[in-house]
Amino acid sequence: MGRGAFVVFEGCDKSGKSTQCRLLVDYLNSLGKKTELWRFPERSTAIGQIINGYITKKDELHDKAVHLMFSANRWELVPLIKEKIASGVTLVVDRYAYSGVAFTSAKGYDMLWCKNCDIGLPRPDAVYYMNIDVEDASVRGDYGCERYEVSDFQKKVQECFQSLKEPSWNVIDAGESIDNIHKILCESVLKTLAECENTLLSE
Ligand code: FDM
Ligand code: MG
Repeated sequence: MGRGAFVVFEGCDKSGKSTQCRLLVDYLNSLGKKTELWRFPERSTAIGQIINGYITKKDELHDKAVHLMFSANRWELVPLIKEKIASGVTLVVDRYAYSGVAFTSAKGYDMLWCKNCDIGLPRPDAVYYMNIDVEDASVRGDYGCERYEVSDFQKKVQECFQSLKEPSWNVIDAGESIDNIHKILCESVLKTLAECENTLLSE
């Protein structure tokens, strides 16, 4: 049996990542391909709880301290990521290191500094960037509850994502209907699964 794939979704808040991740995971499981839905931040760990306190505006933390927390939250799960993928499980992950860099550099911090703590993390086999007009996203359900859900900030985040974007990223028009996006994603992810089965996960 080949390894599972490491598939990451990125984008601004309320761009539809979570909805599409859920649909995709259900679809892959319905085909008998063992798939799990993951998300970062993973709020259930001790580090994740600290991040949650910050994101929900209960607690204050220095920008750089919280950046390192987000990165540590990924690092603490690396052994499990590797184990799952080696055992043939595909991980569909809602946000990863690119969010880490985009959100902190949008505050004005040097992008290289932001990237440093994530160097060496497992590299996704595929990245889907959900591209949405920030104003359209801001009228979607319960926008504005969490710390970063402010249109002016999201615009900066989007610019940072644009400069992080690699040629291999799949850019999805997140303004399209849920069904259309889902169809596009299913087709594309099946190709990714087939392609990476006999390759190694890289860093
Ligand atoms: N976020 C997420 C960061 O600032 N850095 C990170 O490394 C990650 C993974 O956390 F506003 C931000 C992005 C978002 C917030 O994430 C909560 P969700 O996916 O919206 O729950
Ligand atoms: Mg959010």
